[in-house]
Amino acid sequence: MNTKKRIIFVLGGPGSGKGTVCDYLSREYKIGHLSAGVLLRKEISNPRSHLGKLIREHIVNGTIVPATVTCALLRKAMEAAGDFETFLLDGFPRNKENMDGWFKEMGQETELLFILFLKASEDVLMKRCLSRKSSDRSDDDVEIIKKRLRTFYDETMDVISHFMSQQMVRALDTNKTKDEVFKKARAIFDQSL
Ligand code: UP5
Ligand code: MG
Repeated sequence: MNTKKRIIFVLGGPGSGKGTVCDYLSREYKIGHLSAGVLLRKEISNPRSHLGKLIREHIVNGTIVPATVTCALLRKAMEAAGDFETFLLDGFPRNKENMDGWFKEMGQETELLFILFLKASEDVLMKRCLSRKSSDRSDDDVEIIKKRLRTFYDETMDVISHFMSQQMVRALDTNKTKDEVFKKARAIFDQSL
C-alpha cells in the first residue's frame, strides 16, 4: 500500500450492533467497512482454503482466531477495496494477541484514529443475537452466544481498557433504537474524523 490507511477499530459484544452501525457509517461518510467475522466466515465457505477448519473451530467455540490469520485476510480485503483512505475494522482486534499482531503486521502502513466502543447490556446482546432473523450464522445458538459473551468480557474488554487508558475510546450506547444510535454515531464521527 502506498499511503497510510486510516483505521478505526469498532468493538463491542456479540450483537452490540457493530455491523449495523458500520454499514450506516460507511455509507454516510464514504469510508471502507471490513468485518473480520464476515471475512473469516467467507474463508470457511471457500473450499480451496486450508484455514477453514481452524477458523470454524474457533467460531463454534466462541474463541478468537490468531492475528496472523485475521490480519492477512484484512490486508487482502483492504487492498481489494480500492480507493478508501479510511476503514472501519468491525470486530477486530479481539484480544491482546490480535492487537499486538496488528501493530506488528500493519502498524507501519496504517494509522489508528480511534476506537468506537458499542456498549449494550448483556440481556440486550443476547436478545439481539437470538432475534437475528434469517440468520445463517452457526454461532447464533444460545450456548455459543454465552461463550462469545464470556470471550468478550474476558479478552476483548482488555483491549478496550488498554485504549481507554490512552484516551482513544469513543463510547456509544447501543441499548437505544437504531435511529438514536445512528444520530449519536454521527455526532462522534463529525467530531473525530
Ligand atoms: N440491531 C442492531 N442494532 C440495533 C438497535 N439499535 N436496535 C434494535 N436492533 C438492533 O446486530 C445484531 C442484531 O441486532 C441484528 O439483527 C440487528 O438488526 C439488530 P449486528 O449489527 O449484527 O451486531 P454485531 O455487533 O455485528 O453482532 P455480531 O453477532 O456480528 O457480533 P460478534 O462479535 O459476535 O460476531 P463477529 O462476526 O464479529 O465474530 C464472530 C466470531 O468470529 C467470533 O465469536 C470469533 O469466534 C470469530 N472472530 C475472530 O476470531 N476474530 C475476529 O477478529 C473476528 C471474529
Ligand atoms: Mg457483526
